[in-house]
Amino acid sequence: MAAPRPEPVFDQPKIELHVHLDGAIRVQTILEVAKRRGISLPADTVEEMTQIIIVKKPATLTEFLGKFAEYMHVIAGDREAIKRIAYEFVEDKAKEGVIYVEVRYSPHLMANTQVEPIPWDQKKGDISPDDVVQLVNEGLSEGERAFNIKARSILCCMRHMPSWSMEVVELCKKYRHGGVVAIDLAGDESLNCEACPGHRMAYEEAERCGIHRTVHAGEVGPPSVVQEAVEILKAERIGHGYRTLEDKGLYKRLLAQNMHFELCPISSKLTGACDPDFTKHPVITFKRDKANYSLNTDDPLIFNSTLNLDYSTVQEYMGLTEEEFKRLNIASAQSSFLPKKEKKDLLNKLYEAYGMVQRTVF
Ligand code: PRH
Ligand code: ZN
Repeated sequence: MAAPRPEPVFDQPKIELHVHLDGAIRVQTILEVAKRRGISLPADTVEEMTQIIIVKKPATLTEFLGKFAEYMHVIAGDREAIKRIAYEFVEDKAKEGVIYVEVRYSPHLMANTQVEPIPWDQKKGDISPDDVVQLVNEGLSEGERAFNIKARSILCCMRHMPSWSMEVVELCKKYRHGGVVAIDLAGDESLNCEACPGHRMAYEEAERCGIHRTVHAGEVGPPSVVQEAVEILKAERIGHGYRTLEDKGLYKRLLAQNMHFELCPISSKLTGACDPDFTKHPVITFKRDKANYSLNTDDPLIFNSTLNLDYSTVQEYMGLTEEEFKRLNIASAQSSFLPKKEKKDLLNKLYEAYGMVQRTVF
């Protein structure tokens, strides 16, 4: 029998800005697709497969990133599976009370059959990164209609694959009216601290074309990675950014410019990014300073978590209140990559649900 679902600690409309599609797949779906494709997996029940995929105790970012290899070869390169995970993702978010989500993924990592480190175009199959984006867009749009929430996507460049980045920005441009709202840089910051020319060029092009930009930085890497993200890559939001706090000057500057930090509490413990003692977590400082931040799951499949677990954890160990939950969700909507009019509508939805009279004036 399934364990009872805990009561949501913030049972109000929420915004989620940092969650990876390939880190938010249902285990049941992985098993079903593997069966259909004749791919053998080390387990054939949800319980056993879950135990293989999840990170149970604090690891390193590198170890955590290795977990994707347990199952991504099942989904990558399969049209039906790619569309299905996008659709199911929207359903799962709607159930968590999310009314607007920005979901990210690497089109290259889902193209063809994934067995790293072979480049996607040398792999078996005929699904290009462009096909992947179209399939995800379809799955998300069908999900939006079925579950009555809004879902947009962010395309990820990968730190270890700078040669993909120009293609990623081109896809962002091509699908900017088809649901793609921004570019991201994800992957192992501990191995690749400085952004290579390939990433820099892609971000330059993104800025030139008015494509929104976020960067994973200061998760496990030093504050200099955050500084580079803001000053060179012109990031408008920072993914994680915990280690910004180690450079007081940088932190002060980012606070002053109202930089948005996409915080992922459960993730930060299990990737070893932050002290496992939640009472010492950077969220406490961000909250104290009334910083602009969101709360996110990052990769709920691998962390065996839900958005509610992130909320209940910060409530229990970091003193976040209902008022702070409202404030941070409004900040999240304000920092979303939606166009002005849609952002205004989203904010008004939140004000109404939270019983606030305020209306946005742009
Ligand atoms: N930090 C860095 N990279 C991450 C994280 C974490 O927030 N979570 C997922 N990823 C990477 C994975 O390699 C995944 O395949 C890719 O981002 C695209 O979603
Ligand atoms: Zn992430």
